Amino acid sequence: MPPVSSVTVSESNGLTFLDVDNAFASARISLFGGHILSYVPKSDGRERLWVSPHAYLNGERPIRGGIPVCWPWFSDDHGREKGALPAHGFLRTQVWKLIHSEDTESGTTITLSPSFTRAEGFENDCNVTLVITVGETMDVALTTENTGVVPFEFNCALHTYFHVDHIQHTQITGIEGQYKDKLDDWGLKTTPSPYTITGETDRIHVAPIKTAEIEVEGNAFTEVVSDGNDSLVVWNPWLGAASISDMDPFGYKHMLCVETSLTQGKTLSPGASHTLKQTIVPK
Ligand code: TA6
Repeated sequence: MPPVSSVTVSESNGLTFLDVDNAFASARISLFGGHILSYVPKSDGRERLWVSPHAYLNGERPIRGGIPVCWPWFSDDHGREKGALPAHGFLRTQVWKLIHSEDTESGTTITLSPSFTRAEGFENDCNVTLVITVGETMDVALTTENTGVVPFEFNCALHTYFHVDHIQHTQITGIEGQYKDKLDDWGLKTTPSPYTITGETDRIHVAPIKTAEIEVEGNAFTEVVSDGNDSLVVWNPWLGAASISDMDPFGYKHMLCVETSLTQGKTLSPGASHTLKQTIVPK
């Protein structure tokens, strides 16, 4: 079924893209990975997402940037040796299907589903849908439904790469408490205030943080509203970007990952569903 009039389909290097353009915003979505690549509100015309100029846009690798969908595990937390299974799960490296699209008075809604939800490391029966609403805000809702007869545990994340003009003029507000520091053997540390990024940063704030705001040059730029999460992950590779093959060495200056996530293990009973939602609010 063709998408609604606000959505244009295009192909490039074997990948299919959905370009959304409505009265509120424009956006680009890759069916490879169910991967949102761009969100530009008409209110200020400023791109809210960052995609590496060296991102693989040919299906060979997960796309570096935008909003990777991490499921059914986060990072290498799959219970096997690191590298034995794909980091961040197996949804961001498969082609998704367009299930539905709709033009409403508040924007364009697109529903995608992955081609498969069972693979090595996760042999459970479930349905997954991603509902994307492109309007004055960008709403991204990842729903997992247990369609089997036994419970299962999973994790997931909307691994959003936000664009910032310059990371050294950026701070995050709204995050308090402690975090687990991946760079220091997951040791528990206290969230800094002001929350600035002055070096490699890889943190899991293990709390259902609902609202965080990215400020650039002291001005509110993008608000990140989370729901259904037990964590908020903050990542910037800093100079480590030089060792990431699909990032340019200075790419870290213009991106900041703030990831609405489940990282502590969510158990779904048969018939139950869970939705992880991130809303990107231009300020
Ligand atoms: O979300 C933070 C993180 O787990 C970092 O540790 C880093 O590995 C990042 O994700 C990127 O992961 P990727 O597999 O996309 O290179």
